Amino acid sequence: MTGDCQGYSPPPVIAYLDKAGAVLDSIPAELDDRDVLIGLYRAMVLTRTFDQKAVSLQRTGRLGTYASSLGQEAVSVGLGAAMQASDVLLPAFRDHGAMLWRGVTMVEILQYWSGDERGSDFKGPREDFPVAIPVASQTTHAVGVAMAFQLRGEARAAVCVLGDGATSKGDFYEAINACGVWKLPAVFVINNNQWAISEPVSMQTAAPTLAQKAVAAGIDGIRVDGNDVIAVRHVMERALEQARQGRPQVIEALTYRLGDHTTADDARRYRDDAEVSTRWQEEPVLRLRHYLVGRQWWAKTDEEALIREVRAQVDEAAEAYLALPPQPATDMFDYLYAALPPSLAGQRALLEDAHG
Ligand SMILES: Cc1ncc(C[n+]2csc(CCOP(=O)(O)OP(=O)(O)O)c2C)c(N)n1
Repeated sequence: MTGDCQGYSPPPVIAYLDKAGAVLDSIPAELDDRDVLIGLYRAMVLTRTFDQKAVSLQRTGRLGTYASSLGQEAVSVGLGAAMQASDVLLPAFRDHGAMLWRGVTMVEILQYWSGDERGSDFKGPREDFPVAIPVASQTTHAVGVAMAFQLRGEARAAVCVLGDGATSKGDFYEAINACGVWKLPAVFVINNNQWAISEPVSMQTAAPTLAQKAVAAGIDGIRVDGNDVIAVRHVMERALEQARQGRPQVIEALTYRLGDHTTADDARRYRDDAEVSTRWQEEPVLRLRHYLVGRQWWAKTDEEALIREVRAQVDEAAEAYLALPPQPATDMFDYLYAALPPSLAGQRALLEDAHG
């Protein structure tokens, strides 16, 4: 993006690794740790392997429309890894890495994308929100969650993830404005993957950066290289500390959607192959692997063992998902209200009579 806003200087993009996985800036000591980095690497590989499986399930008619996170694994895993268990995640539809990290199961995610209401009833992170399909709706929900934490005096934060396209919605501006005024413990992570379906960022906003939208809300705006999981995790940890003390944050994570928008899209119709090939050179999984190999923390045999392990995990989850009995028709009522209004209770009873 280009453009100048009357002397405003956009925040620099924070990164520790360059595109080839070489060190750009000294990595924070607590993150330059073999176990920590291998944990992040494993989570990104699991996310990508799961993603491939979900796409092939859809292509063979065994899953509904699916939104791939190919190329965006570092944003999702990095933010998930930085969160405390007590924080609450409000995800968009491409945040499988963060959801898996927080304990949502692969079976639940597959259920969700097959239209099964039970998939959003997470057995793990009970208070995390279901996937938000209406663009930017999760931003205002995050305000409510953060306000509840503030009212109860709890040191927790709401983490809301949204795309670059979602920053054009009124909901986003309203949400960050409310958080700024009320000093709510919320972090908004903009997953700037450069495209909102076929709309490039250059057609989305005339602002040079998305992070600077925070300025109008009187809150901090930060930019991070979203293909550098070390940087995402570090920036996110700092942002959460600030948020829990009543300083809401906006983070713009710069990444790229390598796949189609969803399985219902064909990105070749609006996007140059050359652009995508270039972006493959910057992708996050390979970047961290190069660093790990350079440190002699990772070898070919480790990689082969990991691939075998995650494929087995993913295949097992897919089999478990395919073996599930269909959801009862009454689920469409049962996951909507704590107590059904009488009119709907009547409809539910009719449905139960008809379908059991
Ligand atoms: C309120 C609303 N309007 C339109 C849509 C259709 N839609 C689905 S995804 C999308 C683009 C989202 O782009 P972005 O926020 O950048 O997220 P990304 O898909 O890039 O992750 C649109 C317009 C929707 N889901 N919800």
